[in-house]
Amino acid sequence: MSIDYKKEGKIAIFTINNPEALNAFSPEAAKELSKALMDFRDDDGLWVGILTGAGEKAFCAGADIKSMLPFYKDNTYTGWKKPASIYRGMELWKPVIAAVNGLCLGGGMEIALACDFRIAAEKAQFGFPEAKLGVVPGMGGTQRLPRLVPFGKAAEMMFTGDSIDAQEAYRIGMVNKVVPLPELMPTTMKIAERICQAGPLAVRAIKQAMYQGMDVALEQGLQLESFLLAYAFDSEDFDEGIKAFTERRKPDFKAK
Ligand code: CO8
Repeated sequence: MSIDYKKEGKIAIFTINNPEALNAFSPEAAKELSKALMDFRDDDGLWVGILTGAGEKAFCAGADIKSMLPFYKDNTYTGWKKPASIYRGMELWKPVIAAVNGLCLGGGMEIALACDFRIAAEKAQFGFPEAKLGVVPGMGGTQRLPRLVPFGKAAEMMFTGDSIDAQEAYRIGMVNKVVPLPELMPTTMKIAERICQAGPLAVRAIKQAMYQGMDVALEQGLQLESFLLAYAFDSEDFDEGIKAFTERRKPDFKAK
């Protein structure tokens, strides 16, 4: 298996597992991750996902240059649809956090950027070396990076192909926290557990409102927000949230 998929309570953990090749991503890994993400989306008992890499050196050093890039090239014009984004067509509104344990390059960056936010180990490095190979960060990189960090910084990173370290990634807002490697998973799990304390349907509605609202006019975004707010008001979890507050106890949300 190229992807380890584990369920710990309400948290799903996806681990890219090909450490001999720095967790480089093969077509099989792409398919496995896609399947695991769909299981996560459809499993009512899972509320938050964490994506990480096996071993101490790499989160993911990108698409497998030997197998995946030739596969893409051969299949681009043959009707096979390349994954423009790892979440293509998935409507995945459950939160996903990237725990970046090491090198995060090319397709690895694209996977990390497709997560809602990132926690990094101290020795993590981030970069888009694609231009050095004569290719484009073509799984969402050219679109997601400039939406996350200042445009000039994204341009410099993608034009030069040079990497930045975890502290610089933190400085420009690409990662939320930098921690020593042994603390990476415990820290990320703690944040995931904090999210699991919140109303899961509300969290999903917030995520959907944020992503779908980002690229529309404010008025349309506000309409979308009202629609999603009405959906949250209609949930049993909303009633439970109010009741728990009144009774001065922790809410027992059910994602209903
Ligand atoms: N693909 C395949 N194998 C890889 C990759 C990779 N991306 N990265 C590392 N490996 C393999 C090496 O070949 C090596 O294997 P072996 O021992 O069998 O030769 C093993 O991993 C260890 O790597 P190194 O010996 O090179 O380790 P170093 O510590 O010396 O160097 C580096 C680490 C600097 C990360 C180096 O391995 C490197 O430059 N790797 C390539 C990184 C890269 O260019 N990534 C981007 C790939 S392109 C991409 O992701 C495009 C996605 C978008 C395309 C969209 C198309 C639709």
